[in-house]
Amino acid sequence: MFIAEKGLEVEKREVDLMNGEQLTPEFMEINPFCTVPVLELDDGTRLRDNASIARYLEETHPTPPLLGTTPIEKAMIAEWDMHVLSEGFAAVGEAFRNRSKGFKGRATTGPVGFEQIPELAERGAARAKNFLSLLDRRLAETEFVGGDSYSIADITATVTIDFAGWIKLEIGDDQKALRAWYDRMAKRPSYSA
Ligand SMILES: N[C@@H](CCC(=O)N[C@@H](CS)C(=O)NCC(=O)O)C(=O)O
Repeated sequence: MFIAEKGLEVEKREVDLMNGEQLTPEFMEINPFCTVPVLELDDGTRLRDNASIARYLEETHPTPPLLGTTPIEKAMIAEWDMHVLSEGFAAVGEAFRNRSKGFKGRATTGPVGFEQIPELAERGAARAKNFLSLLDRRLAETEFVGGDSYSIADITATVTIDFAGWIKLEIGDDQKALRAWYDRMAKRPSYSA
């Protein structure tokens, strides 16, 4: 979505996560952390995290800005993106990875396989639900997650809500601000890119 919002074209190569391609020696050479995404630059440099990829693309293609323009905008967007990642995305992941059969022995990403802890699935689901309330309250006050402009925080939050469907967590009927914001996000061309 970040790449599409920037209007960029990049050559894509899919990694078959469900069949463990990220754990093969070939992929570990590309990214020893065994995660996607990875952005490989023309000089061979590999950026192995969403945050570093976003930072690089923002610096090299500043328009449209997705990490903020003024010092305060940049700070607020970074703050909210971190809230969404730690309280939303991580909570959904905790719930999903600790309960789903497909993630047995793979409760965390990375080269080391960790066992599932069912209590963490329960706690993750409760945290994720709490996060939706927090986001609804935020969006009752601001047009976008990070403030007055569309940003990476909206992208991270949209993806988090979609992932929440995997733990059967949906936006509540009473969460009107969250619903209106999500519907606007889903209409952006980058959502279906
Ligand atoms: N630090 C990474 C983490 C990304 C991440 O968790 N990616 C997941 C897919 S959404 C992954 O690669 N999973 C591999 C696995 O489950 O083994 C980032 O934010 O870029």
